Amino acid sequence: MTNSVVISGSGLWNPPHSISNEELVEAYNAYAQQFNAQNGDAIEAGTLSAKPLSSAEFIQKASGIRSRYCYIKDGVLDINRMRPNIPERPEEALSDQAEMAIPAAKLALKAANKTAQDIDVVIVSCAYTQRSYPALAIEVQNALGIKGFGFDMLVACSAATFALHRAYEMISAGTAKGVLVINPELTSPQVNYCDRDSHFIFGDVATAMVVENADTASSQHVFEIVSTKAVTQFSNNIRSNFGYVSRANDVDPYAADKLFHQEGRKVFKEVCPMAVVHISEHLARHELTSADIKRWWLHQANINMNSLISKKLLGREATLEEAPIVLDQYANTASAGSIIAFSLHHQDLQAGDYGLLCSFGAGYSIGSLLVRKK
Ligand code: CO8
Repeated sequence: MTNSVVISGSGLWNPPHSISNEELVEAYNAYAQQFNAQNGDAIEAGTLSAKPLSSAEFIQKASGIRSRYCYIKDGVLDINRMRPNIPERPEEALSDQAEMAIPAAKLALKAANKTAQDIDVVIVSCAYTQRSYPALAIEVQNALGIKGFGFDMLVACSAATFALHRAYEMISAGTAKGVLVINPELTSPQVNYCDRDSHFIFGDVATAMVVENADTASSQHVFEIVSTKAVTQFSNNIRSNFGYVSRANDVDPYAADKLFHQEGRKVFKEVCPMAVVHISEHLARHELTSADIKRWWLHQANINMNSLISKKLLGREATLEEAPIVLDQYANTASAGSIIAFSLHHQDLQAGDYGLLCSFGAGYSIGSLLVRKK
């Protein structure tokens, strides 16, 4: 019995539809021009603000994002709708997020060389769940034929890392033999496609990981979880006010504050130093420095944030091999970003190499896992 806890497989699923910056900006600008023309008098009188125009060049320069996947593209680029058209499903049908979660889960199980019989806990953890109950995790557990228990978790940008922490603890404590952590990040319904400053930020994706004891792991790429570290600090700078009380509040569910909104500059300035301190303290716990880390799987919100954080940690710009960037293709996928980076960039690491997974964002919340290739 080695007692060490490992990540033995990961899975990544993306929707078949993507939207480029150019497509998104063309639709937004047409919407903004229509809005300004229709509201000329109110804008003139100062009772309404004119919608400013967006630019694909700005988006790429300010964020590094070139495109994003969208679960349902229909409706997003329709200037009379500006939101995805996701039909409500009957109660007997699989939910949208379960439909996203299942292929990612199957890929993670395959990579880990596991079947449903090897798993006894399912955690679905993401920025939003499309309903409160029954838990999506239990729906996915049922669809995959897993015995045991499942539960949902919400921790915005850190949902995936915080769920991996829980998985690590359950395996360490011996209360689970195999944990499937799944992150179906269906962000597009909460994106305000009418807001020039945030319409480009998010994409839809699902990721999954299998966590188990080293003794039962049999896959090719096994990473020991050396330790975990988490911190939260309350901030209103990234917020969504939509919730189950909205109906009783008698408010407009389409109002801008009910969707994702942020003070992007403040987030940038406050979260980067927090992440640097957090990571440095985590490594110091093991008498390691940044130079000892072969791979950084960082949260994928903004390329300039990652560049600043890695510069502060390493004293120089990290190479793309050291700190892979996936947000150019995937955009910000809430908690899934660091897991996508891991899924696409871990197979070349050698036994003994250290890597660090780290999420940072809404909450604020930061979650890291120090891992070592077996
Ligand atoms: N096109 C053209 N110009 C623009 C645009 C645009 N689309 N947007 C802004 N501008 C203009 C501004 O008006 C401003 O003009 P001026 O200087 O004349 O006032 C200028 O460009 C600069 O604007 P900003 O200062 O706002 O631009 P930044 O350089 O700060 O870049 C970013 C904006 C990209 C938003 C940047 O601030 C950023 O990335 N900050 C960090 C954001 C972040 O990490 N957020 C966390 C997100 S939360 C999360 O990860 C999960 C939450 C839960 C999921 C939610 C799912 C929906």
